[in-house]
Amino acid sequence: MVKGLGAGNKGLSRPKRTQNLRHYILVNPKLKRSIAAPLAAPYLPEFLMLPKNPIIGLCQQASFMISAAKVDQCPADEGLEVAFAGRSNAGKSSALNTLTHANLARTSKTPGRTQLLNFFRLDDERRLVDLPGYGYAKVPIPLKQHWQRHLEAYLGSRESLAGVFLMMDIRHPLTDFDRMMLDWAGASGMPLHILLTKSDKLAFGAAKNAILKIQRDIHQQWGEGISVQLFSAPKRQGVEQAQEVLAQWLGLLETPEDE
Ligand SMILES: Nc1nc2c(ncn2[C@@H]2O[C@H](COP(=O)(O)OP(=O)(O)OP(=O)(O)O)[C@@H](O)[C@H]2O)c(=O)[nH]1
Ligand SMILES: [Mg+2]
Repeated sequence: MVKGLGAGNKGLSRPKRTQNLRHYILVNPKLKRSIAAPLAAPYLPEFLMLPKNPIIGLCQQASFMISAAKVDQCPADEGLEVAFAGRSNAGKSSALNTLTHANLARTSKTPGRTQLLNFFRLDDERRLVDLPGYGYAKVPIPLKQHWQRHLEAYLGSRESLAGVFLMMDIRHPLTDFDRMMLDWAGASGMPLHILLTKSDKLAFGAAKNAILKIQRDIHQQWGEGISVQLFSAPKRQGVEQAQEVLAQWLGLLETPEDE
């Protein structure tokens, strides 16, 4: 029998072995990071443990708030919110889910799935809003008019709207509706950030050419103020870049004027 592990002195020997094992995990560099990390973390310098972008923590605690069919059903117009707009099926709900690491917004292969303004709470003062897609031809005209009217009413009146993420399928960019949104954002001074979604559907070179062309067209027609990026929900491409914009608009990052 191994010394110290006899039935009679179990209680004395076990803690010692555990302590030795813990010590071994902490000091042995050959062990995998994933095993060593939980024990080693408290000894890391504080700045290494801080999340890079404060939006990440807020997104992790995001929760569904309310679905509104019209503007007067929306939550109180206080604090800050960012809305996800775009043509039907462009990937608005998928982008929102990818950015929040959750399955909050309902996605579907059937265009026209999101028919209400869906609000998601980040904290007491910040929200994300999944908007109904515009421009799906098969939606009955009265329903289409209903959405359009309420979408316009929402975009036109919402004081807490800090900016709009416009989703465009990279393979079908700048539809008439996208142009309308760009015109409206330009005229109203609303910050707009474009996600070219489904970029995984194109090869790397083709996606790069597409973004360069779209960027050029947008900057020529609507000015340099509109930012554009590649995005893929399944590949999680562009998540950090989009989170950076969200954090800025939601007042979570210091802007040069704050310093
Ligand atoms: N390959 C790929 N598929 C995507 C991506 N984003 C969304 N999709 C797919 O596209 C379809 C539509 O996505 P949704 O996120 O529901 O689109 P939506 O814009 O919210 O649509 P509506 O609510 O109908 O306006 C779904 O089948 C998604 O799985 C992406 O980045 N890459
Ligand atoms: Mg949707």
